[in-house]
Amino acid sequence: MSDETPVSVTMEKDGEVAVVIVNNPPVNALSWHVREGLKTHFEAALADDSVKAIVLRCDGGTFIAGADISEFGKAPRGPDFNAVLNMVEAANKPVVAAIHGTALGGGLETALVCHYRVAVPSAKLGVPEVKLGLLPGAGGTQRLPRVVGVEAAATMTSLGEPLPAAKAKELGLVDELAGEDSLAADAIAFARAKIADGPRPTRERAVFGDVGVIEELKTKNAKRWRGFDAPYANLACVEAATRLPFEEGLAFERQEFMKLMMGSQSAAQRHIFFAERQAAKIDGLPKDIKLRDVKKVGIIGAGTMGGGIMMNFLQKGFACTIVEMQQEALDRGLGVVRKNYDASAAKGRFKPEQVEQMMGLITPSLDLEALADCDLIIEAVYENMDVKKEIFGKLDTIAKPGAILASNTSYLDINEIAASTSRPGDVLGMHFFSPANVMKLLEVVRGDKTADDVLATAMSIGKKIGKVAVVAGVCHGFIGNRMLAPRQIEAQKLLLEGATPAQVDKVHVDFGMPMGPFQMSDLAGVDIGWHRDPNRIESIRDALCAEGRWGQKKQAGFYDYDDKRNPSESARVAEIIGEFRKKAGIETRQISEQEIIERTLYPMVNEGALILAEGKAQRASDIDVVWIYGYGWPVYRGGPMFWAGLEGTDKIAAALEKHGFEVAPLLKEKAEAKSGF
Ligand code: T1G
Repeated sequence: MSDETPVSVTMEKDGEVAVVIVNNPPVNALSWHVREGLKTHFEAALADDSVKAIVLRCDGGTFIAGADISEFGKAPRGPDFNAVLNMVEAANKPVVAAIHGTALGGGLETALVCHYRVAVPSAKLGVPEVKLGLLPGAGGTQRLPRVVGVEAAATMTSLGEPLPAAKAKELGLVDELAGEDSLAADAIAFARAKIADGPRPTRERAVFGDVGVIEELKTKNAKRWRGFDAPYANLACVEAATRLPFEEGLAFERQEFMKLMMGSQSAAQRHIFFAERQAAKIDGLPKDIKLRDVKKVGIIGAGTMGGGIMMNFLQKGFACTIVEMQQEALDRGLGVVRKNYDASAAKGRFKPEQVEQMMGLITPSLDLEALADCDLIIEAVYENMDVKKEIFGKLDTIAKPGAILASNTSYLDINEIAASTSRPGDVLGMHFFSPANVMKLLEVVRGDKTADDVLATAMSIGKKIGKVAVVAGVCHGFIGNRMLAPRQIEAQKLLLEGATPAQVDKVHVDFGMPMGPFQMSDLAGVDIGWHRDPNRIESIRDALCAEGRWGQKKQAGFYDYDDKRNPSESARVAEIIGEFRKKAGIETRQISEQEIIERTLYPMVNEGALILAEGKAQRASDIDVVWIYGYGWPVYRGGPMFWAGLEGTDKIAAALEKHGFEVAPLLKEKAEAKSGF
């Protein structure tokens, strides 16, 4: 090893057992210097006649968590991963992997070339490469079917979920469970006991199990895998293992791995892997800023959002006080929470006693004074500025000093709300997405006066309750809804010009979105934001609302719905659209799919460029995270701003100009540079 190589692998001896130790914080990724260290120390151990067995273990919080994803796409450095693994597998002495934390991806593949595996009960083992748009590219698809069988290998590789050690032992992936605090010693003892048995190269074991599971997995996951390449590539590799000799199977895996690695889907999914982690960082704030202590949470409003928001906290053991104005509304809200939990319990997600425990954490009240002892209070009432300002004015006198006062508003000005208190530093937005107990995105809206520790605490709480939190600046609709607006406006215009709701929606669903603009409107409620005057009909939306076509909840919106909420195109909606076209004197025309993309997705990129330039998002990748986790943008396209780079910012800018949009200066700049964001 050259002297500038970081020392991330060392070796100790315990009698005739050599112990090779990896130490590459934070997750012992198989960076180039780790591969170099493994090669060096395994060569030394194999050449040392006094060594009769080898243990591979890791310092820090986990076994190897995979290849170093940050190295992908860069010039290769250090020894080839497969070469190092093949050397270990060919060892003429038994090699034992000692596993704690998570043995993931290349980490599990490293454990698979070891002849035996010992793990602590809390360890997890998996091959999550599919979540990065990849597949185990170091023999995992060929070795797993030889250890756990085809069924488990196909499931593990195509779904990417890790197994707990006990299940791994059941499947034969783990040979022995060690004590939680005695892994090293137990693994050494296990290795010593295997000296007589000698090595057990995985590649020499036979594949076993029923290949029929592969088609079953495809059928069962067709909806979830729609548009993704990687799940099918993983299954193709496992299937190849059932019919090809090992080396040919390895070559097939390599070929399929490189196809994915060179494709845009994996680039997009790796982008989101890092983007999600980057979003948690607040530029300019020290990483170790002291957070406020949050033990008790107050929720104002027991409607759909208030109840859903509260559920996130109950599930993590927070005591919650929920306040409504009317007993009937309070009872209804609590009833919905109980019904949701009972439904989850019926699906096995919670035990009945857990539901009782969570419900027992709730203090319902009709009095805002009940919030006096809460550390964080989240207002989730009607989207009206006057109502919110009145509530925050009252909270100012009720809430204890240091309490964080958050609004769940989707659009409104946090600075204006904060100004209705004498403590604007304690005020910010925590914008949850409906259903609040399901959707992972949380926009944390930073007011001009929001204190740094308040912002950092809200971001930390977001992560604690399982959300992906993103900092947004104060503007109408923050990040997500602000970009949604131009999409919805253009979608409505396209109806007047000749498109149908189904045509526009199909383009979006084919693109990979879970639903199109009109399906989304029907789901959320066509009447959201409607002025509620049935005599004031200025748009197609007004006309629908005036006739009570409020969406799925009324079994009629832009579509008609049967009792099971299955949609069908509506003749009445077509008539309404026709009337508006006639009134507007518009000659209808055929609208192409490309025009729908250019007029509904490109304006989102344009708005994203404005948001970035105004500093309302910290970074372009934050905008991508918002759209992946808040609206279901297909992760294999990496989010709107990443996708703009794939699509071509120059192509986007030119199309926007063609359709009469004003191109954002930052987008123009990127277009001229022919670069992404
Ligand atoms: N490579 C590089 N950096 C990684 C990394 C990896 N594999 N995993 C995590 N990090 C960074 C992460 O960006 C963050 O950095 C820090 O470590 C802590 O991560 C050939 C091709 C292991 C369960 O997909 O699932 O092997 O933000 O915040 O919540 O077949 O990290 O601090 O600067 O997530 O405790 C396959 C990915 C790779 C596992 C820990 N392996 N990692 O979770 O910490 S591809 C994976 C995780 C591969 C081979 C193939 C999680 C974790 P920063 P974190 P955590």
